[in-house]
Formats: sequence, structure tokens, C-alpha cells
Amino acid sequence: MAAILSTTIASGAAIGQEAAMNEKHADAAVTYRQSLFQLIRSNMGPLGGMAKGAIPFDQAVIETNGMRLEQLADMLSDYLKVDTRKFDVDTEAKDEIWENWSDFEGKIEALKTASANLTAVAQTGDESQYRAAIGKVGASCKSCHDDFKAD
Ligand code: ASC
Repeated sequence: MAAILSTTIASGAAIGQEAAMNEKHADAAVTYRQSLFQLIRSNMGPLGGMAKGAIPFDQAVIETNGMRLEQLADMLSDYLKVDTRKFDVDTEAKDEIWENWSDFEGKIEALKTASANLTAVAQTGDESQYRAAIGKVGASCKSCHDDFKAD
């Protein structure tokens, strides 16, 4: 364990991260993490439409997508831990993700919490709470993008 720890520190990566080994590894990591974000986006899309009033509230969709968002959020740490900073990859992921890894993990936790809350709210069937609960999920997306996404 001590040997693993010192090796990790010497390579400059924080605990929980791993440096991409080569360009191919880095490119694959970008493809996989962008795929995960696309699934998050796909599940967030209808919820955003409901919160805006563009489509009617649908309890079943809110419950399903809330559960999926929690599950997808649970994968974020694994898919983002591959540190691609040393490679010339086409990415909107900011270096700060790996520089401030514990802050980044805090943002992931916020998405998990907001998603679990959304599912719980949908299960109550109290439509008056839907918009605010969706808003909390959207706010967790934005809070992370503000710090960690280049756009
Ligand atoms: C979405 C989406 C995001 C977030 C963000 C919230 O639906 O695609 O990136 O919500 O816009 O502010």
C-alpha cells in the first residue's frame, strides 16, 4: 500500500485518478466520458422541457429519469478519473477536474443527491413539487459546468 501511494504521488495524480497511458487511451477515455454525458443529457432533456412548461409533467418519466440520472451520476467518477491532461484530446473537460478532484467529486455527489430527491418527489405524486426538484438537478449540472466545463 505504501509503495502504491508513493508511486501515485510521484506521478502527480491524486488518489482515485489514473493518468492516461497514451494517446489511444486518452482518446478512448474522452469518447466514453462524452457518451456518459450524452446519456445524462438525454435523460435531462424531457425534465427540462417539463420544468419550462414546454411539455406536460409526466410522473412516470420523472421517476424513471430521476433513477437513471442517479445511476449515471454513479458512473461519473470512474469515467472521469482517467486524467487526459497530457494528451492533445478534443475535450471540454477542464484541467481543474484533475487538479481539484475532491471538489469535482463533490459536484458528482450533488447530482446524485438531487437525482435521488427528484425520484422521491415523483414517487409522492405531488406535482406542485416537480418543478423545484427538477431545478435542483439542473442547478447541480450548472454548478459543475461553471467550474469544470470549458464552454
Ligand atoms: C440541461 C442541460 C444542461 C443543464 C444546464 C442547467 O438540461 O443540458 O447542461 O440542464 O443547462 O443549467
